[in-house]
Amino acid sequence: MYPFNPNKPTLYTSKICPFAHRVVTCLAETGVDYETSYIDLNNKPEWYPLVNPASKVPAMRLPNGEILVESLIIAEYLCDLYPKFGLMPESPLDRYKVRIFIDYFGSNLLSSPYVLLRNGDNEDKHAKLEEIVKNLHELNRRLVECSPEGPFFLGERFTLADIATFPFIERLYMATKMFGLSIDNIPGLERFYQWTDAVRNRPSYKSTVASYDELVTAYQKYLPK
Ligand SMILES: N[C@@H](CCC(=O)N[C@@H](CS)C(=O)NCC(=O)O)C(=O)O
Repeated sequence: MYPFNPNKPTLYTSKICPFAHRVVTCLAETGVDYETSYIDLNNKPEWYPLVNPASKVPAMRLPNGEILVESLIIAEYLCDLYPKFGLMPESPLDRYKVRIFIDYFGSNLLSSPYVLLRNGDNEDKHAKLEEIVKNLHELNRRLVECSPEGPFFLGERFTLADIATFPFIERLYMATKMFGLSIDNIPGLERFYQWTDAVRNRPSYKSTVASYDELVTAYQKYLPK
């Protein structure tokens, strides 16, 4: 058997995992009471495949014994379960916009921190960064298109669009800093910087994000041997 709390949801998570951070931020936004079970990704407990056969975090066990997996789908479940927090907009068109933003991000920027981690020590790093910055310009354009005033993707409202994507931007900042690169002060990314500041200052995000040092220590394993 594996450990769980029979009376409230149990979240199997890791502080350094950007996927898990999606779910943690949604839970913090709703203020729901849950139990945290931290999984050491370098030394996973032998019972963990009983929770998630894919052996990945996050996973969430409900008090009725059902186990939910896949960060984005768990996050959507929480948005559906607690609609009053407005993490997913009501209008079908806005819901579409949130989903297409997450989809764009997933196909074009989600892996960018890992690309830099794999190439940070070779001369390709500047070319890789250039490609990433090109995608950040497109991200900036999409943020302006959806809400010119910001600060979040949909404007004043903090939604799943911000929650599902920003943890990877946090790790992109980490990876650039690790290799003496920077994505700061690039003309044309003003809306992106506004978004970055707003998400980083959102209490649910700020109170749950791993520190730079914690992230750097954990991400050593992605560096080429
Ligand atoms: N598609 C999954 C990806 C989750 C994932 O890759 N999590 C990583 C940590 S960031 C993990 O658990 N990896 C397993 C391992 O390191 O053995 C989701 O969105 O939940």
